[in-house]
Amino acid sequence: MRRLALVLGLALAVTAAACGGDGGGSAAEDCVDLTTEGDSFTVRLVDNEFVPSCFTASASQSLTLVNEDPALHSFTLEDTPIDVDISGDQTLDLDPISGQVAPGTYRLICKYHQPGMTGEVTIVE
Ligand SMILES: [Cu+2]
Repeated sequence: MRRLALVLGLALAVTAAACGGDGGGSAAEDCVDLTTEGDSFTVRLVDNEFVPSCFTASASQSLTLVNEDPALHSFTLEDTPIDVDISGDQTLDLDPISGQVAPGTYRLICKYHQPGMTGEVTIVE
């Protein structure tokens, strides 16, 4: 009986370690730095995904949103005033967000395709 308890205890410990190792580790690897793109950069909305879905941009850059899907999407930065709709197959130019969004990291979502259509945006000066 004592031996069974020991084996169970080991199994639980291994499971816990495996879960901890995988926890949210993949988000950062696909992040791209768009601050080097110049005065403006483009984010595409394709197959219910933001492309790129994880990026760093400057608040002084303007942003072009290209919706390549037939469906309506939104580009919504949580906890900021940035919340725009882009109709299917449309392109939308946004002014720089300087003064509207403080530097920091924000969750990007499409209001119409939750959960699933999300990203992460880091804004720098
Ligand atoms: Cu959407």
